[in-house]
Amino acid sequence: MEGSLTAAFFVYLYSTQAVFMAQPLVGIIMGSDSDLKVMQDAADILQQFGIAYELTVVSAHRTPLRMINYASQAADRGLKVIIAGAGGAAHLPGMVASVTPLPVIGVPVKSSNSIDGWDSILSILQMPNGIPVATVALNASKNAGILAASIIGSFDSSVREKIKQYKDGLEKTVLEKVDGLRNAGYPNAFDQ
Ligand code: AIR
Repeated sequence: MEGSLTAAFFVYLYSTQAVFMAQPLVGIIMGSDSDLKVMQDAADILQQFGIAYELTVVSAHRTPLRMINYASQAADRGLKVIIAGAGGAAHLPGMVASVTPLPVIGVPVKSSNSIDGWDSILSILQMPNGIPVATVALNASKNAGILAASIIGSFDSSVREKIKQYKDGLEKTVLEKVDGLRNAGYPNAFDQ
């Protein structure tokens, strides 16, 4: 009994670690560890889809050489997509995109040095022609993770299937809410 429990524990440990030990396909970077409370959602959804990722701090302003090194080595290190989040004068996603041939998804973070989030949104969104950054909504790192997964899913059918199931789940949830409102007595001439 004790032996089988130990074996089960190691199988569990191995399966939960596998997603971290495998070659990361998505690089999640952020300007500061203070962005982690926002960026965690990207890591969580990638883990949910079983996609290996790495996560670290890279600051365009405080560690410019680290940023250039990270961006220039990313493709050769086997990454397929980079998710970059930053707040305030958020130059990280755009500068990384200027160095790497990989797709870059930018997450504007409403941080302590942000006036109202627009500073971060506009510095990530308003890229010059030639250097696109796929910008998601303010603090929307979950969507960044889903978009990164969709990019991986374009060449990995098992990931594609998981995204399909995820979206089917969203539809099911909404239809349950439709039922809920109807059952609560709200008039609905559409869903007869
Ligand atoms: N930041 C860090 N280096 C460049 C930028 N734009 C951003 C971080 C964070 C904010 O500055 O992305 O959102 C505040 O960082 P900190 O470390 O002071 O909390």
